[in-house]
Amino acid sequence: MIANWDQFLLPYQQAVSELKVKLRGIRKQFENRNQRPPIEFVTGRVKPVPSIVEKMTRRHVAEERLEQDMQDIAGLRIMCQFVEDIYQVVDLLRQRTDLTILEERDYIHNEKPSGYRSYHIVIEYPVQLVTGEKKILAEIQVRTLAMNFWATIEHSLNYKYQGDFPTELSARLQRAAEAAFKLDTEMSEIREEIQEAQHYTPQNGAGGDSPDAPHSKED
Ligand code: 0O2
Ligand code: 0O2
Repeated sequence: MIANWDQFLLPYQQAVSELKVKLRGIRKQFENRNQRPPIEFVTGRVKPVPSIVEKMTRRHVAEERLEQDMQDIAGLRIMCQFVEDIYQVVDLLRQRTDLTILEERDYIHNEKPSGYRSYHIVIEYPVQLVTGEKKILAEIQVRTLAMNFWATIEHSLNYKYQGDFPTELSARLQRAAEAAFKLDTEMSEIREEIQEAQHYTPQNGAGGDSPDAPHSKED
C-alpha cells in the first residue's frame, strides 16, 4: 500500500485548488462584462483515501496504475443554471491551453441507468512542483442545479443502501431524475420566451400597436 498518502495526494490538492480559482475566474470575467455567467458555482475535492482504496479494490486497479487508471482523484464540479450553459462551459474548456481534454462523457443525452445526468470531462493538468512539472488527471463534472440537486440526494441515499436500492426505490429515483430534467427543459423554455419578448419592440417587431404585443424591458 502507498506508504505516504499525504505526499501522493499533494499534487492533486494543488491541482484542485488551482482549478477552483481558474474556473471561478470564468464566472468573474462574465460578471465584469455585465454578461450572465454560464457558471453558477464551482466546488472541488480530493477523493478521500478510504474512497480511493475502496475503488481500487472494486475496479482491480493496481497501485502502480493508480495515477493513470483512477481519473477522479482530483474532482471539480461546475454548476450551471441551464442545460445550454453546460455546452457553453464545455466549449470554453476546449479552448483552454492550460489543460488537455482526454475524454468527454455526455451523460446528459445518454443518462446512466440510475437516471444520473451530467457532462464529464477527464483532463490532464500540469502542476508545478519543486521537483519539476507533474501531469495529473482530473475529472470535471458539469451539471445544472437541478441535476446537482438530484445527484446530491441520490448519492447520500446510496450510503444507506450501499448502491443496492430496492427495485421500487430505483424506479422512483429514475422518475425523480426525469422530473428534474423536465424542470431544466421548462426553465430553458421560459428563459427563451422572456428573451424573445425582450427583443420584440414596436421598432423591430411587427404589430407594435397591438395591445397584445409584448414589451421590452426598456419600454
Ligand atoms: P463564492 O465566491 O461565494 O462563489 P474554498 O475554500 O471556497 O476554496 P471549499 O470551502 O472547500 O472551497 O468549498 P467548495 O466545496 O469547493 O465550494 C463551496 C462553494 O460552493 C462556496 O463558494 C459556496 O458558496 C458554493 N455553493 C455551495 N452550494 C451552493 C448552492 O447551492 N448555491 C450556490 N449559489 N453556491 C453554492 P465560495 O467558496 O463561498 O465562493
Ligand atoms: P464521488 O467522489 O463519491 O462522487 P464509476 O466511478 O465506476 O461509476 P467511472 O467510469 O469511473 O464510473 O466514471 P463516471 O461514471 O464517468 O463517473 C463516476 C462519477 O460520476 C461518480 O464518482 C459520481 O460522482 C458520478 N456518478 C456516476 N453515476 C452516478 C449516479 O448514479 N448517481 C450519482 N449521485 N452520481 C453518479 P464516484 O466514484 O461515485 O465518486
